[in-house]
Amino acid sequence: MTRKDVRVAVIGTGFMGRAHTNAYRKVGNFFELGHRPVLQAVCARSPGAAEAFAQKWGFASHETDWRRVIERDDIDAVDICTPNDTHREIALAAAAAGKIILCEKPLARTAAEGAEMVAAVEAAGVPNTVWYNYRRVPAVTLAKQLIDEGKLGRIYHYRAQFLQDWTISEDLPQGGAGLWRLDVGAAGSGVTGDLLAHCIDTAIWLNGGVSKVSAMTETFVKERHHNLTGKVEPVGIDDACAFLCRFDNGSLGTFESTRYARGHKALYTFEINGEHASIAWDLHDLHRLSYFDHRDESRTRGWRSIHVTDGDMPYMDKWWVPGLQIGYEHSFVHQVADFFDGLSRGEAVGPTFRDAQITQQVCEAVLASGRDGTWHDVAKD
Ligand code: SOE
Repeated sequence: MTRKDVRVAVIGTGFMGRAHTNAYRKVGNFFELGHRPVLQAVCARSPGAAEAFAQKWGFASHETDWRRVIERDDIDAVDICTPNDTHREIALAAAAAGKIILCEKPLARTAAEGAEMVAAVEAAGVPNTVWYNYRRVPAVTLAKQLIDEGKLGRIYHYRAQFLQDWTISEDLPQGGAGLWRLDVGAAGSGVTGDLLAHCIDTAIWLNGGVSKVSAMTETFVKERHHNLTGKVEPVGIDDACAFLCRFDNGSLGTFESTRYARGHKALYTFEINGEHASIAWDLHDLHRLSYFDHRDESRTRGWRSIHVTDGDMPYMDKWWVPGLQIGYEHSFVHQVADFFDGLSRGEAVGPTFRDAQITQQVCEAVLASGRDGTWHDVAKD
């Protein structure tokens, strides 16, 4: 096989900069790819941080200005791992320069920003993806296969939660490195864009589009010290959000997310109830899929916990031997593998910017409903 090197620049060296870089480094050891990522440059505002990251993770060079990254002819792909308020500007410039673009979720702060980004990548014709990584946890991909094979029959209910507890303290400031998720200017929204966006992406992938939503949002701590202004500022994000929705296929959805569920660090769960069978998944036990099939013989019927490690299960032939599980980081490796395989085949691999914009539009309707307390149709343009 002739391999084509794709020279990647990672912009941002936080949590996601590390998660994505780790995936680029590992993918070639486990997947046979026609296109291979090469760690060409990393970009961080602080020269020390950029250089240290480049050395630690094996990048050939480092930059401190993302504009310089986009200008470089030796960069083929730009991976945006910076806070949400920078996604649009970097993506638009990268698209204009003809770069392949990988963007951390959510696509943007608002649907208006997202629409511009979709238009830019589609006009430029550049391959693009958004890192909704949970689709590529093998147990979640297995759920997709079972649903697509019709094992559940007609779907009645979809329920999902994403629970955390890290912002309960009133002393926690907002803004700046590590805490930009609490600053509405940087993040766009709180749990809706950060956590429910994951749940919505998975839900649309598994169960189809969402037509209307009715939401309730709350900001429990109204003011926080702002690290960038040095003042106590109003908090503009949603600390918690719960919403009901109707899917296009007639099923009903209930979604909840909060950063105030004491005891829960990152509990993403979903359950889907169909006519014949139900499926449930839990991020804290991510290598298992729970499955109940009413067609089983009644004396042995019950919920089974499928250990998703066998070679005939999604992605698992690429890893260890049956019985040995993989984890969170591997979902990113799988996304790189699938996206780069798409490059070799000349085919788009979801979630594309356009797919992520559909999630963005659901988030937009949820936030609008949270503000006025009425049902909102989800825009479909
Ligand atoms: C927030 O704490 C966060 O890191 C999200 O930003 C990620 O997308 C999610 O996967 C885990 O939680």
